[in-house]
Amino acid sequence: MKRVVVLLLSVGLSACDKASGPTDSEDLPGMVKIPAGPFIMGSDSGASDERPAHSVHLNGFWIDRHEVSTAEWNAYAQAVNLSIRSAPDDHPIISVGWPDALAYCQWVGKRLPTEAEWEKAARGTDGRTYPWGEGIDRTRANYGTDFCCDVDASDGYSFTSPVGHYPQGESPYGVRDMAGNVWEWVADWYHSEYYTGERVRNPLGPADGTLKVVRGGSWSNAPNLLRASYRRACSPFSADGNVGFRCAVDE
Ligand SMILES: [Ca+2]
Ligand SMILES: [Ca+2]
Repeated sequence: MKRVVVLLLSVGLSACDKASGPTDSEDLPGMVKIPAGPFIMGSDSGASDERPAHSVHLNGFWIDRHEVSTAEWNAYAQAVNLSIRSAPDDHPIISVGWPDALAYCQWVGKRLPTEAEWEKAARGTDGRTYPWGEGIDRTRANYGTDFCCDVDASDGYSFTSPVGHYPQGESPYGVRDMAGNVWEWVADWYHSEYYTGERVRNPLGPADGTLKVVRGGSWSNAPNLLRASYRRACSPFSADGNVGFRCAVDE
């Protein structure tokens, strides 16, 4: 884990607001601890692939408080001889495919969160719709028009916003931008009926597949897609301008 600390210090911790976090550790700057225990995953009122709402037990883990920023990505890119991205340092890295997201997380000594871990970090244990609870307004997240599909700058940004820009949009654990800004790759393959099986402890998703899951909605999406239980499937090799990621580690 020493490598994680060194890397974060080397990029200036611009995206790591340790002082505001209720559960940050001295050992894992920029990360939030999600305690072991059950949570409610899925939604009985959502799309068919979100059903049924079901209790899932997860071991404890840590997750990045913020989406990975362009500055953090560029530190990695420089070290491994990838091209440097030209974008604001404090905005999320975008246009990265799933293998690249995984490679970054591994390089900093982490991994991608599982789909279940991501959802618990986003909504806590009580089955709420959004990270902060019910309803949505433009003080809490960066998203698009109320109905599909256009950008909306009344939250301050037409496209990406700086990572962690909406403290009122924090999840119960203090994780930011779990609704909006950019979609986030998770580790799991997508299957529309995965929740109908017995997947009650530390689910890892289907053993294989052709599409990976992204979560949380983005600057280009309407509020319904920002719900914490909403699931979207993407080719792992797509590199859209509204998809980024964050990393996790075991407790
Ligand atoms: Ca917006
Ligand atoms: Ca996000």
